[in-house]
Amino acid sequence: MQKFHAKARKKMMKTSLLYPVNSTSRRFSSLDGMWRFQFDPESAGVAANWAGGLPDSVTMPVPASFCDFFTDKDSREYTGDFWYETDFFVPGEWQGCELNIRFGSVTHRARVFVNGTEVVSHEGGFLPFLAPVTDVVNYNGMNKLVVLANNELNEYMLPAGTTGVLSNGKKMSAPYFDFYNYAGIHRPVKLVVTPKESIVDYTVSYRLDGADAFVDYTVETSGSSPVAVELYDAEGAKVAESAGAAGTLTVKDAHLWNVHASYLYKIVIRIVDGDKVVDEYYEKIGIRTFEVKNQRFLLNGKSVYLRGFGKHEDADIRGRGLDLATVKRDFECMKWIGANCFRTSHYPYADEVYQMADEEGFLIIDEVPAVGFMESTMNFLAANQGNGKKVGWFEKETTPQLLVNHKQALREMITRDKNHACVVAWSILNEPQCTSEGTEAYFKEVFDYAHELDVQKRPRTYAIVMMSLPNTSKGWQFSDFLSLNRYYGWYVMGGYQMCDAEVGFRKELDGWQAIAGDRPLIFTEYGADTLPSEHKLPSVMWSQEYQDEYLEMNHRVFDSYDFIQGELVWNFADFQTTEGIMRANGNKKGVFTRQRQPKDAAFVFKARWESLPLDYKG
Ligand code: EVA
Repeated sequence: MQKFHAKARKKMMKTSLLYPVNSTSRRFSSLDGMWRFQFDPESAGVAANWAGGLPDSVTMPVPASFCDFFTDKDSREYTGDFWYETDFFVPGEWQGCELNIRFGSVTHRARVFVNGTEVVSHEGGFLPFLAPVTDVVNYNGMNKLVVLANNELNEYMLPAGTTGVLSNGKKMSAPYFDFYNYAGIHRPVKLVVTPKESIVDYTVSYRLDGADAFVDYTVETSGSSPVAVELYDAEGAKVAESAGAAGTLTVKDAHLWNVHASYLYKIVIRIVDGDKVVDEYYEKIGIRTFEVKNQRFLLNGKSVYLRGFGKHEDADIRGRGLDLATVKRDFECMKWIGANCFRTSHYPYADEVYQMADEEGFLIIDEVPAVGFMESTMNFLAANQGNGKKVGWFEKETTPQLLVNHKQALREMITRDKNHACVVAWSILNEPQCTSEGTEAYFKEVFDYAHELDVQKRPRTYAIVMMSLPNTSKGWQFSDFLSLNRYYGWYVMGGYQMCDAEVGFRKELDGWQAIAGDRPLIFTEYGADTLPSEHKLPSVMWSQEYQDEYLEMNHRVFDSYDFIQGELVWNFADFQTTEGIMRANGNKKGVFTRQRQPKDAAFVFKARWESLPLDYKG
């Protein structure tokens, strides 16, 4: 692997993660399309000056995972360095502006070269970053953009895993997580043009007062000229304005954003110089509050019972690459079935997913890619992984670097997603090993950091793994609400033992109820692998009938505890994983198939979720 280090930025200006828009002062153009691509198994490309152009490339669409296009296994499973290349034109009239190339995500790390000069490197495969190119592009001419990426896994990155070498000398990633290690340029690439003095970021939070609302805002700019802010309603009428980089917009008779009843205002932010507009940015925002109180989730002060899914960004052929058609279909399926919430398991999704959730009135529990933090033979179910040693995950020599990466991911996720109405909670980890001594210090650091970063102080949680119990887990105390991943009736006491599973499940829940205090509890996972081809009467595990019976038992249990305030089934759709004896060409716990068609269980959910009132158990 060639060196991937965080390059000292030339200018110490904070990177802007604002979603690109065109406005009176801003331009962006898409660089998506058919790029060129080459594997670099010897990590020889930097020394051989591939930054100046790839010597022997194939075509490769962007955005997409590279993996599933290939028809040979070595290419699909390729682990190591790989390169992308394209050319782009920069108009002469953009001279004097700031130019950045925004990558929606490159998995898992990238170094970016423009016209042979390295402009940025970035660690982390699920969040955007900017490559500053103002000083390296040819104006009124063609430019070469080359990306060196790498998909190796290690124990101090998010998500965690290892990289081994097979007997044929090829590197092979071994994820400690249960989704395929898809890699590539996964999200849109845009050339973003802003004025020299520009809006870098803005933050909103809300207070409700009777029928009125106050939108408190701050704006960060790269200069010192005055800031003006306006708010427009959905019909385009101006409803509030304010001057200054921090202030309050007062909205009379505010139309609140709600579940399945979205209402979006448009915030317009300007840097002004007398009559002149120096920079202008705008975005849709929804006015709402969200809090946890007395074992309830309160949206705009009213109780809401969460129902929906843990999801993945995963589909045929394109892997984890953004595909707006799949995004659209997913939302249609989720509306049809009566869901109102999903967790972005196990990583932050593409910007466009949150925009869609804002528009459709869905609640999102936004998860950072802190998954695979578990040293055990379970890593992750495949026999070749994990060394069986029971070492605390947060007491390893890798922990300090892991913490740095974890905080970086939290910072980038919260910076990017904080203004979305749909984002109502942060998931700080998924199924960490959390029973050993080092847990508390690590958890305190990341939970506190999320709170510090979020002006709205959204509730924080983490998904608690099976076997991690109220009396053994050292992590749950940091959560504002409890999130359990539980598989009673699947991994534990499945099939004919279903009655025992129910007894064990209730016993565990009694324990959580005793310690929950004001916290509500939700299920961030429960589910059973189900092959859409299999029917059996009476049921057996893996049949559609068994999935229905499993769900019936789980729902009976949920319904008998008042403090259970949400059910996010695992998973929305079948998804690809590493191959192994525990997985039948992927994880089959989907309520929908990977092609987004319903299994029988989808009708069980539709009947249930449509009959439960929004404020069920409120
Ligand atoms: C499963 N269980 O076994 C799921 C995984 C998921 O896919 C978990 O959080 O506990 C994990 O990633 O199907």
